[in-house]
Amino acid sequence: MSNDPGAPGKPPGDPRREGGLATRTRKKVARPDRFKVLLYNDDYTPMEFVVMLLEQVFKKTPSAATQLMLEIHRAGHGVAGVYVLQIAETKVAKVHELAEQYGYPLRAGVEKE
Ligand code: TYC
Repeated sequence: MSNDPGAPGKPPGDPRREGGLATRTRKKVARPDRFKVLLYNDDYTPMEFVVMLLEQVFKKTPSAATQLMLEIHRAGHGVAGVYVLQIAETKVAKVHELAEQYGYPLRAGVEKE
């Protein structure tokens, strides 16, 4: 066999040991950027609908969803969750889809953390 993985001897080219010195013992792990999903207040979307959405789309408990909804109502906007970009964009699309389905003007957006 010409490529026997079990063959004894020095393993080929470990980049950490090139030059004879181990300079790094762990590979650097790329941490994906994270994005806030913001929910914006408006005058027409019912409070119960926002609470339902925070529970179902953002997996908040009923009490956390109610608190956050009231905070958005008071401050004008709030962070519904933090995710990698693809998930954040999917959440925003879900919010807009549900809001449109029910005829409410609720808006959401994504902002880099
Ligand atoms: N301001 C809305 C009302 O009084 C409630 C509301 C809260 C709407 C949060 C949107 O993101 C929102 N019915």
